[in-house]
Order: sequence, then structure tokens, then C-alpha cells
Amino acid sequence: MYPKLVSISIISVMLVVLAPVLTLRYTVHKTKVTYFEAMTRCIKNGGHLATVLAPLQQHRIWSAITKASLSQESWWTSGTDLGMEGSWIWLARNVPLGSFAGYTNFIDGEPNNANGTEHCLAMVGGTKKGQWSDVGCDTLRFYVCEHDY
Ligand SMILES: [Ca+2]
Repeated sequence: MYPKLVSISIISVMLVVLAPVLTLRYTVHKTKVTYFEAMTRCIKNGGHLATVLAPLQQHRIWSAITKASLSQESWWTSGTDLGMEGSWIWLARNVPLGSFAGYTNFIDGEPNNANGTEHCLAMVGGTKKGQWSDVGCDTLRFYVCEHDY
């Protein structure tokens, strides 16, 4: 390929990947609900349960949580492997975890599907500072929605 074409291709790919990252805003909700209730509530609010494709999204979401002084809590995202054990997707966007440059942010030893009942992905607060774990979908947690501007 010609250098110009290569540059244009690279810029196009970056825009496709980055545009959704940069044009989302996040809302944090301090009501404890199940994964599916969180998903439903975000949609009712005109958004989606949060998807964390890239480090920048993780940073922006955890900043919003920290700013709200809620970094000790744990938070629903849209990650789940409920459809097929070990095959994680961001359900709200229907894309696999790691779609962006292989990025994931699990706590060491997670996901561990403890007791065979952990199929939904939460950001864990406190010392884990927003890293991810699989947890039971019926457990009650705060949640983060994302909205297009
Ligand atoms: Ca786990």
C-alpha cells in the first residue's frame, strides 16, 4: 500500500475505536440492584449499562465513582458470560471482552466462577480500585450507565 493510504487507514481505525470512547458520558447510580435490574434501569434512562473496552473508559468510569466518594463500593458493568461459561461479552454492546487490543482488567485470580455461580462482571472498589471480578448476577450492587452525548 502507499504510505498515504496506510496513514488514512490507521487514522480511520483509530477514529472508529476512539470515537465511541470519547463521546460517552457516564452516570453513577447509588441504588443496589441485580445485574439485570441495572441493565433495565440504564435503558430506561436512555443509556446502556457501562462497557469497558479501553483503559480510557476504565479511567473515566472510576474517576466518576471516586469523584462521587463511592470508591469503596462495587459496581455493575455490562460484562457477562451467562450465555457460555468463560466466553465473556459486553452484553450492552454485544462485543467480546478484550476487543480493544486485548484489554481486560481482572483482579489476579479472577474470573474464578466461584461455586459455579459467577457470571456477571463487577468493578470492585476499596483496595482493588475498580479492577474486575466475576460475581453472582443476583447480588446487589451500584451501577454505572453510559450515555451518548
Ligand atoms: Ca469471582
